[in-house]
Amino acid sequence: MPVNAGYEYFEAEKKYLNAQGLDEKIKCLEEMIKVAPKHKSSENLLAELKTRLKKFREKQEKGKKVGKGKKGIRKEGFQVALVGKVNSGKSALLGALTNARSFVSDVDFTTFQPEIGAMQYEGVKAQIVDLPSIGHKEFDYGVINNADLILMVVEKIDDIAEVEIVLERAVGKRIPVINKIDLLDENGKRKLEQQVRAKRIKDYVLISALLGEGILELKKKIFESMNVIRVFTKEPGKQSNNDPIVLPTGSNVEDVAESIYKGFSRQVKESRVTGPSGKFSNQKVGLKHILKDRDVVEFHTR
Ligand SMILES: Nc1nc2c(ncn2[C@@H]2O[C@H](COP(=O)(O)OP(=O)(O)OP(=O)(O)O)[C@@H](O)[C@H]2O)c(=O)[nH]1
Ligand SMILES: [Mg+2]
Repeated sequence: MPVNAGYEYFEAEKKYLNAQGLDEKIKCLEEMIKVAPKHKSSENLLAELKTRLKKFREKQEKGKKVGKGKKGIRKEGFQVALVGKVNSGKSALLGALTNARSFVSDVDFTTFQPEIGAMQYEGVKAQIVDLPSIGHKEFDYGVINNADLILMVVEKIDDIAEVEIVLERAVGKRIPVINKIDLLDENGKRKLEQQVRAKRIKDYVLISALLGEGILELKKKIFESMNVIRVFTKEPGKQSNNDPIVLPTGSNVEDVAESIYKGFSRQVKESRVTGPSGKFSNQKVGLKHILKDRDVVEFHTR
């Protein structure tokens, strides 16, 4: 933490750390710069913040230029694309995973442009993109090819193969999502399970977008495929921060310190971990200690 930084600065920094997406990050950074201490000892900090802001703004500009077409979808963080045949329930699923609404109807090809929503799962956000169905004239490979994860939304097992055809150039991971299970009786469910086994389909999720069945399990699967850990920071003698810092799996204590701000790890005199990666609570660890999801890290500075 910068010397003599006021309460306002800490608050702004906290917001920044939890900001997701470029626009939000930029807004928070501007605020941090505004309230940062303006004396000699914080010159470096200010300079660093300003460079970071400049980089983010450049990135934002680039993103705007790429997002052409009828409705440009800017990739924000981890992106999940909903891909499927007509009426498979993609728009209903967007509604079940997020607060966003996309028209749901039994009319074919209801969705004619991508609709986005933000999924929240225990402190982590993912961008969900509902797309026009396979076969629609606005069907667009842009999002599909670049998404981090693809949910193949189908009503029956045989449809998975049809969805795979359009995923030829997609780089993201895939999860088959079998929707409308509320329409199946016991017999139907048994048959479905037999088919899944016969075709050796792994890591699939059965859901009812309409009733909300299986949605929590699906959210968990989405989170797991993000390969991130949530780390809570804590100041000595205080409660841990409620909002986690989200980092790639395999990150260490130094990464957490550096994500608070660049150079902070050099000011750390001692760090202590409580949680899944610690042998016991409040364990003293080095900067290279690898963290696990839900760890709490306490920094003592020089
Ligand atoms: N019974 C049942 N019906 C569902 C479920 N999910 C969606 N539906 C129905 O299926 C129809 C199509 O749903 P949408 O969400 O619009 O499907 P879509 O894949 O977005 O379809 P298009 O955008 O038209 O390609 C609607 O009538 C929904 O009410 C479900 O879990 N159970
Ligand atoms: Mg739709």
